[in-house]
Amino acid sequence: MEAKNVPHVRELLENSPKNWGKWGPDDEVGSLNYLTSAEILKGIATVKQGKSFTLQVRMGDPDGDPVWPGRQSAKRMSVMDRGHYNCGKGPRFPGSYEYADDVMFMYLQGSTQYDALGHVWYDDQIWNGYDADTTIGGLAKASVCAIGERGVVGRGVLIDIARHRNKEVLEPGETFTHLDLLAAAKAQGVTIEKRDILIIRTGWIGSFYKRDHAEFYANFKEPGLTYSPELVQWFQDMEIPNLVTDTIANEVTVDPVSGCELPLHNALMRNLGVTLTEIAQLDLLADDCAADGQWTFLYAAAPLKVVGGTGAPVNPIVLK
Ligand code: UVW
Repeated sequence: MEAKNVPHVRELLENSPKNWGKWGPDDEVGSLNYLTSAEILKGIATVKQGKSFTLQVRMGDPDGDPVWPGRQSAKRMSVMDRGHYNCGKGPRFPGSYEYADDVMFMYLQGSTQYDALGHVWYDDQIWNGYDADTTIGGLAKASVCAIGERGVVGRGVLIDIARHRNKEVLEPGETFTHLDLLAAAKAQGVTIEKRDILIIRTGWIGSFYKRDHAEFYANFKEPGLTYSPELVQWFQDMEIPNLVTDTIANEVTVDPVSGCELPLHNALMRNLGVTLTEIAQLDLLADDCAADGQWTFLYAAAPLKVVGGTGAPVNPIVLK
């Protein structure tokens, strides 16, 4: 529903920078183009301790997965298991082995995932200027498949805003800006460098597993980055290829200044081509970084190659 006096995102982003055409008329991976061999080697150079972390949340948890309101948690269903054999209905094969199979129903944005660059838009155009009609029935342009084919490898830097504010988890609707990121980085003794994969911890997703779920979803307002022209310009100047957070939508749910919902999805993803990784589990990694003082690492990820997909699950790997 349109709220009164809330500008159209077109007006809000009227003078916002765009990278359309920067990597050619056929580009489908946007700012991932910043991740060249030099950035991969820079990431590899941070690996010194032989530690590894995975950033995906558990998928298909019977207690529920954290999802954007309106979506449903992934549901895994057994379609073959020992029960079939117990009642004489399991198929028999030469050699007499038995097996289990299952299927899953899920929203492609319903776990730790990459959004396709064509996932959101305004004014009839998605990333790189492709017509929004190309999304009908599946993304013919800028689908997640292109990100899966390319993969994402580079130097990751973790900024722990929750820890910086001495909180286990940020409050619903609590905001922060690029200046807060810089202050937190300074306190952590790390520098966010050009073309770093930017990973931000708020404690939000971790809190899902400790809270009553009805309370987690009540008056749903995630904490997160908040829109300003300066913040968007900072992402552009820093050539950030990928923003990863432990929230469901990577930004504060409603921009408290304009009243727009999720304007950074359009400013960063549609206009600049910054890929978004959402619902990451960052708590163990953050504890380790706080303990050893190493906040940079090799980040490697590739979403599933879902043809035409608006997004796809991913289990990013971090190596220190
Ligand atoms: C929405 O589509 C609302 O958000 P996300 O990018 O988190 O899937």
